[in-house]
Order: sequence, then C-alpha cells, then structure tokens
Amino acid sequence: MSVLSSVTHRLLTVNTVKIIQRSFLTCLLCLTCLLGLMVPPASATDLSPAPETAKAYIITPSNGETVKPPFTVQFGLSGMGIAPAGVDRPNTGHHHLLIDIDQLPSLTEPLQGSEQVLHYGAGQTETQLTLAPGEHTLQLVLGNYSHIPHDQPVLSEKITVTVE
Ligand SMILES: [Cu+2]
Repeated sequence: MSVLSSVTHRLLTVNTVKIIQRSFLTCLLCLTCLLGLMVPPASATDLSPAPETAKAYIITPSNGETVKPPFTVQFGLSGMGIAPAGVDRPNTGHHHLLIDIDQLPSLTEPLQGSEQVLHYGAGQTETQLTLAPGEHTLQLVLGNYSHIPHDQPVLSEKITVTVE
C-alpha cells in the first residue's frame, strides 16, 4: 500500500515536472515570437538600399588643393538623387560632410550631427567652409530620409586640403 502510494507519487511528480517544463518552453517560444514581432531589428525598417553603381564624390576642392577660407565644397552624386531629410523616396538621400574624421561613425544608425559631421538635410549640393589653417580631410556620406547611410553605404573618397 505504502509502496504503491510512493510509486504513484513519484509518477505524478515526474509528470508534473514534465508538464511544467513543457509549459515553460511554450511560454518562452511565444514570448520570443512576440518580442520578435514587436521589436523588429532597426536595420530591417530603417535602412534604405542603394544601387551598386551609386557614387558620391567631392567636385571641388580637389585632393591636395590649397584653399583660402571660406572655401566652397561642391558635392557630387551619381546613380542616385537628392531628397531632403524626412522624404522617403527610393534611391535618394542627402549629403553629410565628414571633416577630419579618422574613424567612420556607425553606418547603420542615424548620423549624429557635430562640428565634424555636417548635415545637408535641405538637399544642398554645396557649402562654404571656414576651417583653421592647416591640413584637413573631407569626405561625403549619403544618408537616407532618417540620416542613416544606405545599404551599401554611399561614401566618397576622402580628400585632403590645406587651408591657408
Ligand atoms: Cu542628415
């Protein structure tokens, strides 16, 4: 009687544990699915594709040029169009000028504006710059409607200018 009771008890316990384990796994799966639905990766929604042929380039000044401040920097873009920030149109973006940047910022997040990262969100294709005398580097990176570089990023060559 007591042996039978003990066996029954053990069976019940084992079954209960199994049921709890199964419920826990089901819950975990549901939670994972829900979280996956609620928080899609930023890259899936915010990144914009760019044609492989797209190119950004600095028209003036040319690499190695000596310039007097203020000097004009002209932005070139081929294979894509310019659209102001906030306007989500395929194959478009706006220019950002990177000044004296050695390490590129994240190219999958919105570019943070600073003295070294200038936004041209109105769709400008040139600017006037005044920089301290000496050598400086300039590079363009296109950003999409929400200031995120494209996938693939559209980056110009980095040029060096000497400011008098
Ligand atoms: Cu921007």
